[in-house]
Amino acid sequence: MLTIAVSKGRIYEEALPFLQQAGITPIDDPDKSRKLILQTTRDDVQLVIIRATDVPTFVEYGAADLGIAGKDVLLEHGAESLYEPLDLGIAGCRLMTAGPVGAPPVKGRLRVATKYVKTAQRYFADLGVQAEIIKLYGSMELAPLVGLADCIVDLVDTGNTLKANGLEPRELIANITSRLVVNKAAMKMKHQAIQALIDQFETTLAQR
Ligand code: PRT
Ligand code: MG
Repeated sequence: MLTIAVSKGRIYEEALPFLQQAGITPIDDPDKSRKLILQTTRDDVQLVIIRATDVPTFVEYGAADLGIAGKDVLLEHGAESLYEPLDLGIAGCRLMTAGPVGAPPVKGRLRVATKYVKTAQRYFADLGVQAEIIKLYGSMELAPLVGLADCIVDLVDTGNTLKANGLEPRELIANITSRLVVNKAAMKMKHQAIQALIDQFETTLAQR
């Protein structure tokens, strides 16, 4: 049995063609079902539906053999404990700094609100910028508006969310797409099945 960890929403939607071309169609629709384990049209493959940020954890501990996760999540989790054999090129966006439109440069220590604490710490440390990182779990865009932070580190796609809140994108930290990740022990123990799946995903990718 192969277990694949995926999050609901955009990653699931965009990963579906890859799964389907490998013969893996979930029996239930995760948006309609409350099931967290989805059986599929392949007897030897099941999906577990979890929060996007939990995907690396499930795969690292072998609770799932494979997973599909955004590079943002992998950067923040630390990816040394996982194989990352394939960039699926889906759910693309940019991890960026952003701040109030036209705000003057900050003197002294920069306050940064983000859910990407480690990634932001690393980014500002590499630049030699003194930054205080304030951990939030969502609605980062609000922080500069209410004086909680000078700027944010968040994902930007169209830029509409920033714009709607009087913020503008500033520096690019990383281009983000979703990756296939594999548990290291599973890669050895279930090599044939996993390699076959990687090959099928690669074929789908090459056809795009
Ligand atoms: O929503 P939930 O709290 O369950 O978890 P999650 O937010 O981690 O999951 P989900 O499904 O929203 O995002 C999963 C993955 O999709 C992320 O880890 C990214 O790799 C990828 N992705 C791609 C995005 C976006 N594009 C994106 N635009 N994730 C989030 N956004 C958000 C962004 O945070 C901001 O609030 O969309 C807003 C910006 O979009 P624009 O178009 O207004 O710029
Ligand atoms: Mg979300």
